[in-house]
Amino acid sequence: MKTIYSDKHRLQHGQAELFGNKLVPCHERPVRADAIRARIEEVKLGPIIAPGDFGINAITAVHARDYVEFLHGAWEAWRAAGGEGDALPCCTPMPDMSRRLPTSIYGKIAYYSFDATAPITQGTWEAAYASAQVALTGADLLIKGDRAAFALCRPPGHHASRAYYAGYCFLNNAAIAAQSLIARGMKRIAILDVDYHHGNGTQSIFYDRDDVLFVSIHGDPNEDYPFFLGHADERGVGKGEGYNINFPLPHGATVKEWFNTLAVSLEAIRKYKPEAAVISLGVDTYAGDPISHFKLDSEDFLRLGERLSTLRLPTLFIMEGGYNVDAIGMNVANVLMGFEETRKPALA
Ligand code: Q9C
Ligand code: ZN
Repeated sequence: MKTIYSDKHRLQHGQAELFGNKLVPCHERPVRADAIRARIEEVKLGPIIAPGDFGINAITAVHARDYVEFLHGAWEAWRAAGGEGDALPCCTPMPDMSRRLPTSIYGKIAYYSFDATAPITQGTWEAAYASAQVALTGADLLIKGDRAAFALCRPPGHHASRAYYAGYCFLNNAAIAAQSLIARGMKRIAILDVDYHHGNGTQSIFYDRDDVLFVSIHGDPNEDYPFFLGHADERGVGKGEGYNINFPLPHGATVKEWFNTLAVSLEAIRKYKPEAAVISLGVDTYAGDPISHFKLDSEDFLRLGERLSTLRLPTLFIMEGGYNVDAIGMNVANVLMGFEETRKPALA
């Protein structure tokens, strides 16, 4: 399968994120994508290609225009207002407050963000735009007949919603890709989110729709980020009811439990009969991940790829999280190789 990759990911290199009670070096850093790319080359997964440019409209098909305009100009406005270093929010509005957009850039950053883990830097817009184009190029390959593609997106996307950024994410690459598959004629898309964290942004974006099924396996929001979305009783609304499926698992869930949950997820996807699958691929389920609490080992990622191939669907992999830089290349490549291996027709 082809990998889509852009060097522009390097333009997102924040200094620090708020982690517990301190500012720590960003977990989401450029070396993540470099390590994945290096491993893809090493195992000869297939060609690595540059993204095309599918424009801004494919992005505003998912995100609010005012939010996209804010992201585009945020860093310059921050600097013009005397902001130093990267832009991080100081607060976030609560439901009993007004939802009026402040005129101050400090207020705007607070308005459009959910947490202080996603610094806006000089290159954030350009990197996030390129990351979305990487995803759109993957969708384009599926439309043109490729059976699978790997969008090596960075920054990741699944915590970003229609009009906010969060959790290292600015533009929701998986949602943008799924929406473009629909715009280009597909009737039903299944998104399976296997990142350790719940894909709150993707869930919200498609919550009232039945043409995109969202299924997510993740750390229980009672115990882990993003805390306020990802419960099992969030099943969709209106005609989207029944088309949002969450599988929260407790800290320390066993690998067996995780794969049993994957089997149930795949069954739900089969029943939906989608035309394509979009996989939000986070490998922060790895036992050695510095910020997560599941226990998958590198071999388990091969198995994950094998299981995903049993859907027998055109499949677009979208890179999300995974923060153990020493293992990220192997873990991601294992998923993709596991997928390719078992998809080969059996020898007669
Ligand atoms: N104690 C992605 O994997 N903070 N984002 C976690 C844990 C935010 C993760 C703090 C984690 C965001 C794409
Ligand atoms: Zn994650």
